[in-house]
Parts: sequence; C-alpha cells; structure tokens
Amino acid sequence: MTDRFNLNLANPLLSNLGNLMQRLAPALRQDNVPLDLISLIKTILAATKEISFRVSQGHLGDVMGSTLDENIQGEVQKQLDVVANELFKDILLESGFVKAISSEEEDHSVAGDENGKYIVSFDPLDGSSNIDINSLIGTIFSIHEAPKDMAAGDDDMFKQSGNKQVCAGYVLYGPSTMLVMTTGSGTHFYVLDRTHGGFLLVERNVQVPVDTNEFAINMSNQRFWQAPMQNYIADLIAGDTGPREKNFNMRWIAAMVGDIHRVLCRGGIFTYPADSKKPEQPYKLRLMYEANPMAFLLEQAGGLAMTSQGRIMDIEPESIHQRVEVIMGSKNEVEKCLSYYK
Ligand code: AFP
Repeated sequence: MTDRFNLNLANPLLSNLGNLMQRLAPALRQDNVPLDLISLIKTILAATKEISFRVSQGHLGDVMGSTLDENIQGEVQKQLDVVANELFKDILLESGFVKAISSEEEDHSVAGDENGKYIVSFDPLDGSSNIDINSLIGTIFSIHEAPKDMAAGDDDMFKQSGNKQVCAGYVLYGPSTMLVMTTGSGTHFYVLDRTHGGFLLVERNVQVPVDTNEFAINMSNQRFWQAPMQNYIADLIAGDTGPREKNFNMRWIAAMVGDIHRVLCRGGIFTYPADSKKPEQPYKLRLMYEANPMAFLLEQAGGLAMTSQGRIMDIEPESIHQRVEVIMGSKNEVEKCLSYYK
C-alpha cells in the first residue's frame, strides 16, 4: 500500500487492495527478486520515465521528425528513437549493474562494467512509425545473467535462449504510462503515478483468456504468407459461415507493445508469420528484444508463444539481431493456428 492512500485494510472489501497499489520495490521483494536485480529494474524505469515525459511533450519537446541517418536495420530512424536509445544506453552503462547492453539501434553489443551481473537487450522505442501520429509506442526489455567467462562487449554473451531470462517487460507510453513485467512469478501490471513519480502495482498475475475471437496480423502481407497461415486466416475471416462457426474481429496497432498489451488484457492471437515479401528476410520481428520478452510475459500469464516449429523461448540465438516468426496469445487459439501447419 502506498503512503498516499490511508485505507483501513481491516475492511474486507479493501483487504485485496492492500496488495495492489503497492510501490514497485516492495512488490518485487514480495516475489523474492534479488536486490541487485531490483536496482537494475529501477535504473531501467528511470530511463523510461524520462522517455515517457519526452513522448508526452510531443512537438513541444522538439523530438519529432526523422534524422538523415538510417539505423542498422535499414529503417529510417526517428529522432525520438535516437533520444530513447541514448538515454537507455547511458543510464544503463553508468549504473554499474550491467556487463553489456544490446539495442535494436546498435550494430553490436556495448560493453558496460566488467563486474556487472546482468546483460540487457532492449528496443528503446517499439512502433516507431507511430511516433509522428501520436499513437501507441513503447520500450521493450529483456534481462539475462551475464556469463562470467566472457569479456564485456562480446556479442556471444547475448546468445542465450529466452528460457534463461530473469526479467522481461515493456513500458507502454499510452494514455497512461504502464509497466508490464515478469521476473518469473507471474505477469503484473503497473501504472506510472505522475504525482509521486513511481510505478504502482495495479494488477497482479494477469491471466490471458484461453479462448478468443480477435486476431492481429498485418493483412496487407496476405499474398506473401505460406499456405498454412493463408488457410488459417481465411477460416477466421469466413466467420460463422466457415468451419470455425463464429465471427472474428481484427486489430492491428503496428506496434507489438500495443498489440500484446491488448492480448494480455482481453485475449487474442498476435502473429507475424513467415512471408516471401523479401525472400532474404522471411521474418520481421526480432528475437532478443521483441519475441523473447513478450513470450516470457505471455507464458507467465497462461498464454502461448510459438513459431510454427516450436516454443519461441527454446530457440538458441545465433545473432543478437536475429528475426523470428511469431504466433502468440490465447492458448487454444494459438494451438488451433499451429494445427494448420501439421
Ligand atoms: P518499428 O518499431 O520499426 O516501427 O516496428 C514495429 C514492429 O517491429 C512491431 O512492433 C510491429 O508489430 C511490427 O513491426 C509492425 O509491422 P508492419 O509495419 O508490417 O505493420
């Protein structure tokens, strides 16, 4: 319970609330999260609070528009991407908690403190095409323990499966700024309380409904998908006149943070399948700082996170910017989708 709420928790109606509205650190201590990991998480959140403020300033913050450079993924980099990346990088590398960081915006991992216990992969601003239209964007992060036998700055340090994540989360810069995070003891929702500047726990142990009638996919790629995905989506669109005998709704935010947040809140299936649009690049989403952290969050909330070949978190990464096929969300619907690949 926060200092700001003077509630009588002896009242049975309010006793449940005692566990909620908790500040972040006590909530993490309740989940037995080690103190140095709590300190690292607080460092990450300090950067996201600054990004949240700058995002809310919009044009006033003079951060709109594109730089002339292109980032290493070949996409036009928005100025806010650059700002967010620098903020994240600086604050993490100065903290002493991290041995290295890896960012969507950096070609290679960047060395931190040789004695740092953790390594952090992050996408500083996911959904960057939404920046200029004042729509949903977010920061995604994934934390692993740093291997002791490798030097800081060695990219191989990051080649650890999603199963080995000790923490994953995202901060969604929406109408409210929300933190969604897991340390392996359930997925919890927090909201940034701007009056005291901290994140407060608002929902513990979020559960993704196992069934759904909502799907998220970029339909404009339809003709490039493989046959199983073509057939699956065709059956969803056929609605109550097709084999599924029920109508489905579609949503696409074009920011994975926004789409996965909706799935965590009310269920759904989110997929970015393999496609043949660019034959040299069959997948779009990144394993280390998009698919793995979202997979950890969804599995901790009772959902599934797969490729058509197996569990996302079982993949042994080959490179820090590896891309991967993604089929994730409500358990029964993901299983249904995968049945088309058999
Ligand atoms: P950007 O951050 O480069 O805008 O990409 C966002 C993203 O990686 C993911 O968050 C979205 O789900 C997906 O790309 C959107 O892809 P489309 O551009 O094909 O809609």
